[in-house]
Amino acid sequence: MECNIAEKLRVYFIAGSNNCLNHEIQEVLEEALKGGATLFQFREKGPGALQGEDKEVLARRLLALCHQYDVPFIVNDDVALMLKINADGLHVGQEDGDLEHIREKTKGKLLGISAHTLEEAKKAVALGADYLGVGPIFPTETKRDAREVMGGNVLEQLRANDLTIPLVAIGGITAENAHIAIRAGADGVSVITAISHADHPQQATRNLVEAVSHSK
Ligand code: TZP
Ligand code: MG
Repeated sequence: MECNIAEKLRVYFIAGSNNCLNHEIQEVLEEALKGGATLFQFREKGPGALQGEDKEVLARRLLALCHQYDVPFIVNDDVALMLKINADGLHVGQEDGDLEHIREKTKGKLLGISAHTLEEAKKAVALGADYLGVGPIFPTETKRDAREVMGGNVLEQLRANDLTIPLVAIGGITAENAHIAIRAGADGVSVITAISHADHPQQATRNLVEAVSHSK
C-alpha cells in the first residue's frame, strides 16, 4: 500500500474490542472510516481482550474493512500476528522488546514507536522507525500506566531539534484540543476515547478531521 506517512497520521484511530462502549468495534471502525479516519491501529489489550484465534479472526475482519477504505491497518505490539495476517505495520512502545530486532522483523512494513523524550525519539529515528507516537499530551483515562502528561512541549522540543520524522500525538486528544498538538509540531492525532466512546463515531471522526485541517 503506497502511502505518505505524515498524511496517514492525520486522524489515527486506535481501538480494541474492549474500548468500544456503545457499539461493536467493527461498527465503530466502519463509522470512523466513513468519517475520514486515515489510519487504524488494532490494540487488543487489557481486561477482556481477545487472544489467540479469536484475536486473529477479529484482526483479519478489521484489516479487510480498513482496506475497503484504503486505510492501512497497524497491529499494536504483536509482531507474530502482524506477519501472519500480512498487516501494513506494527506499533510498539519502549518496553515492547528489542526494537532493533523488531525493525528487522518488520522490514517493508510501517513501524511506529512510542517516544516520550528527545533521547528516545533520536534512538527510534536511528533504528529506522517510520513514525513516532508522542504522549500523553493530555490526561487520559485509557492507559493507566501512561507517563506524565507532557502537553505540547515535547513535540515542540523534537521539532526544535530538527527531527523531521512524522509525529503523531496521543493521549486525551479531542476535536477541541487537537490544535494544540498540531501547532506544537504533530502531523496528526491518535485517539481511542474520542471516537470509540462517541455516540456518533462518524461525526466524531469528522470533527477531528476538520480540527486537524484547520490547525495546519
Ligand atoms: N499511549 C499514551 S496515552 C494512550 C496510549 C495508548 C491512550 C490514548 O487514549 P485516549 O482515550 O485517546 O486518551
Ligand atoms: Mg505496547
